[in-house]
Amino acid sequence: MNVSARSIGISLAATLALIACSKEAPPPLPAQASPLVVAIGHAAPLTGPQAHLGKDNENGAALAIADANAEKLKFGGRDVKFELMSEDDQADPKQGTLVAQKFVDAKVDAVVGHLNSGTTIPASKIYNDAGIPEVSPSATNPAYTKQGFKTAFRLMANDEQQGKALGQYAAGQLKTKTVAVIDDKTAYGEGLADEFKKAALAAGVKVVAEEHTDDKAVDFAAILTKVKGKRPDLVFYGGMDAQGGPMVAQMRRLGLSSKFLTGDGGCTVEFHKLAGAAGDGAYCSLPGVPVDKMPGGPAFKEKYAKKFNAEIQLYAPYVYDAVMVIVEAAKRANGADPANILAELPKTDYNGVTGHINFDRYGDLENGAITFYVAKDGKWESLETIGGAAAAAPAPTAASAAAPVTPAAAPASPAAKK
Ligand code: ABU
Repeated sequence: MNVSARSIGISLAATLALIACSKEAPPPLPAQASPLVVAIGHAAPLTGPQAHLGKDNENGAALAIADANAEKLKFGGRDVKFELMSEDDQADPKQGTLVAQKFVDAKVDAVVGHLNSGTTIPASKIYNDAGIPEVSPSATNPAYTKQGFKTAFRLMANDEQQGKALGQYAAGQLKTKTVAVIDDKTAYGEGLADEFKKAALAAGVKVVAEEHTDDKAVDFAAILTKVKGKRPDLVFYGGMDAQGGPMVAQMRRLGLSSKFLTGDGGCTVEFHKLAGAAGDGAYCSLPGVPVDKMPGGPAFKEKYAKKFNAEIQLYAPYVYDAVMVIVEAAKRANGADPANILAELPKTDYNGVTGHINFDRYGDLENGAITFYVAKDGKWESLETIGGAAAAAPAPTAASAAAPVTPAAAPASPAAKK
């Protein structure tokens, strides 16, 4: 995509051709201004073991771009066109920084992503240095927003909150006395496992084994055999569904009957496909409320299924909202410039598909909820939600979910980042 083509375009070549073909010079044509392009970069793994999640994120972004364009906005009297520049970061930190540099070179106005904490954190420095706002729909490692970057925003509760809730849930509702903790050594998986462990230990749970795999692994026999010898009540896994699903299947094949608990990276539709019947009885947590309880969730779900003939995997509603908070910021700024969008983002006060969105002084979502689920008959069934205020928000349709709560000149909340 040629993002630099945003400047006013006059169909000069066509005019000259017409003049050349006629004997008499025609009256001059009025200059036709091309639309003002607002370029939004989107980064996620579109290949590899997490491609299904990356595609789900991309779908959410595409729906938002279509809805934003359907608004037929004008900035400064000029037609506006939102364009998505979607790139594959392969869930790889190095590739994430290359994608970030590509977005900077293409002069995108804002970035939605990245999907993974391991890519989001190194990429965020590049966006910060370039003054480009970044809204991650799904990267939950707390470090992302704790670097002091004015450009970093996140749309879900972070892993300090999620890990703590998971540890307390293990000790409380799951009555865990002993736990084996496994992680994938990524910024997300390891970070979540650490937060889980802290909270579990504080609640009196004994950690009897700690093992590590990676985010490409498919065979867990060696570590599960070690874990089996410790006979834990619970196996906690910090990592994604591509490992969590096969891991629980291999646990059951090995005769390891411990309960299984994982975080949002495993809380997907794909998990059931990968785990098969062995997945039933597994538990997971996911920041936010269940899709059916999101203010715009049912309408979004229907729209997504109609457009993509698929179920939402995980983060698509958050990606939709991430694009929309950028669109709303551009609307308030009456322009597409990254600096203007950045000046408006901290003032976000918006009822999205996922719930009410405003940011604290770090750029984190205020009032994020966390929901626990159990796998039953190949589906995640919600158990309970802690925290959050999303359920109290009014219920917009997916298409109309872009209504801001306050008008363009909404004052910054006292806690907003400056
Ligand atoms: N939040 C889990 C998946 C994305 C991440 O790496 O944070």
